[in-house]
Amino acid sequence: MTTTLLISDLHLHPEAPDVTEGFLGWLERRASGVDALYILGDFFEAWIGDDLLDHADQDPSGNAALAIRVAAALRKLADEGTAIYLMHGNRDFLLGHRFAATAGAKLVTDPAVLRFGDEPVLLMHGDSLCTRDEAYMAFREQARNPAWQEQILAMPLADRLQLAAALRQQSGEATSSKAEDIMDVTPEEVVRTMRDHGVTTLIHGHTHRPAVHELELDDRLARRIVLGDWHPGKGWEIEIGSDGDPILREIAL
Ligand code: LP5
Ligand code: MN
Repeated sequence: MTTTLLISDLHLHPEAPDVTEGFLGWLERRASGVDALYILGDFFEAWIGDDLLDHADQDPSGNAALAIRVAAALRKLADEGTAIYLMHGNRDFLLGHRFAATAGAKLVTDPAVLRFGDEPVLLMHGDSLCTRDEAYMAFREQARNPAWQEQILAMPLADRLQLAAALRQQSGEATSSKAEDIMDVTPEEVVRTMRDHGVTTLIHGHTHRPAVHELELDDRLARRIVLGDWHPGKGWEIEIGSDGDPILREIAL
């Protein structure tokens, strides 16, 4: 019997200690002993670079201390035998190999294909499926540009913290005036992506609209399973057992 757990959109942040405590408790209680844990993006509210790990003493924001604590907890799980995989989200696309190594985790590409017997499962953060959100797609292209990232990572830590806060504020203003359907996945893009990867199961997060959607894909029944975001006292997980059948669950933290 193998067990794989998948979570996303925890948005860990020093100002949301209840979510951090809830996650650390879940990790010990629930993830301990499972074969694999996939974290499908937006694990952190904002990630400004792995060098944060070296600067807990220069970081009054508490982000560095949080990152160090979370990495240590993941590391413990990894050392006990759980394979841990991290995918980038739109908030933590700067998460790098240094953090992953500290946490005993591997970075995986978006999308990634997971194989359970004959049934491949496609894993994504989900933001790239929101193609009607043109302003976001433009931002995403810039944010994922290696030259831009290099330039950003060369900035002093304090400036990056400030820039991240400004981007979060801009994003908050932008999203409050966007239509709801624009911020959801584009159905045609879902079908195209699933077809391209030859899958009938897609798991993603990002939209904060946890649900199991059935759809028709080239005359076959397919499903898109959406993880939810975490709040104090409440989170979401998907469990996949040996039969390869994913189960979406709301969890009490
Ligand atoms: O994140 P959320 O839920 O608010 O909304 C997302 C999309 N927004 C984003 C932006 C992130 O929130 C920003 C996080 C930054 C943290 C890490 C930064 C590290 C690098 C910088 C510091 C070193 O992803 C939002 C979507 C929504 O999901 C739903 O899908 O709509 O998209 C936007 O809000 C994008 C806006 O529409 C356009 C933003 C324009 C910003 C332009 C600034 C240019 C950057 C220049 C910087 C020098
Ligand atoms: Mn997201």
